[in-house]
Amino acid sequence: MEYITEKQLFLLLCLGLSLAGGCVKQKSSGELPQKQGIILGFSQIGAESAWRTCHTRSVKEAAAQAGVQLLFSNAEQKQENQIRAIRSFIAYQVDVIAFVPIVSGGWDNVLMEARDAGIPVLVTDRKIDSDEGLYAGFIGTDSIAEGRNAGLFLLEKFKEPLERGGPIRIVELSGTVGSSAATGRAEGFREVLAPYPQFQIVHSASGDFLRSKGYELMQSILASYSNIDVIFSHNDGMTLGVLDAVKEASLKPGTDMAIVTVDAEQAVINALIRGEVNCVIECNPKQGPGIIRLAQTLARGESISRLIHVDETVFYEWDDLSALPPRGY
Ligand code: GZL
Repeated sequence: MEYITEKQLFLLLCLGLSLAGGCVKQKSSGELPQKQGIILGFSQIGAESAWRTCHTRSVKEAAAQAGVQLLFSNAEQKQENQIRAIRSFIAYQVDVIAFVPIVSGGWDNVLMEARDAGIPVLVTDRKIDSDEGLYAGFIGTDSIAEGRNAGLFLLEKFKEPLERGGPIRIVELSGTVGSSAATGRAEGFREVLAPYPQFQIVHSASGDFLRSKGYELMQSILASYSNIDVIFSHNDGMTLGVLDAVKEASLKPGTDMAIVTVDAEQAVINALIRGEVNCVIECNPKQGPGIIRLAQTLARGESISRLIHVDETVFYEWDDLSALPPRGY
């Protein structure tokens, strides 16, 4: 098996990229090597949560299994790093570009550059506000549905307090400001609760999907609010921080207040089983096989569906989870 030359690897490394999976056959003349299988440039947000690292693992494993050569870039939570990586994919003339947009806005210019270079772009996991003509399609999670499911659980959980007139006081820890995941979850949650004024969102702040910020936020919220009925956390990473802060305040999570969270990481499913969390909305990170299949379709010059939502479910405190297989993240 032959590999790219040191010079080409140096160029890639200068561009902050890594070649994951496969290798590229070197041409004897030293020109750009012949491609074995397609080359997919993938810009990932970072490694902010166990969910994200599972998403990355899923893409890398699926690429390796399919013989797709993956140019992988970790943006370390910065949009400018993603834009730089996409530009380097264009310079390297990859067959397809896929990326997780850390936020929904600010992609038009680089997407126009990819279009002008004739490279199809697949948006994954989170959505963008750009004109649909600038990218081939989307595969990822339905954040609005996730938010709706969180609201629907509360309608069930608080049926009697609702009939008594409430109020039912909610604190929301939201994800990264400007991300479709946070925007969608907030939108779906509010849509379901809007007809019930008994539900009052007394505080909402962003913990950026990070455990550390979830912990700090919850500490300050507990110092300011004494009678919280519900904590709605946009991801399990922040929820793990919430649990630490609530227990440190000698309160019983899941009992003194209901906790609803999104992702379904193993650690939080375990908390659900222990009764420390009341509802876990699944957000499915295992998108790799779908992403790779769609990239291969695009590389053949064929079109793909504009919008594909991965399968997701909900885990409730009243479910029998004894047979639930390991989550893998
Ligand atoms: C949702 C995804 C979110 C997860 C978080 O599709 O983008 O980002 O819910 C992750 O855990 O950080």
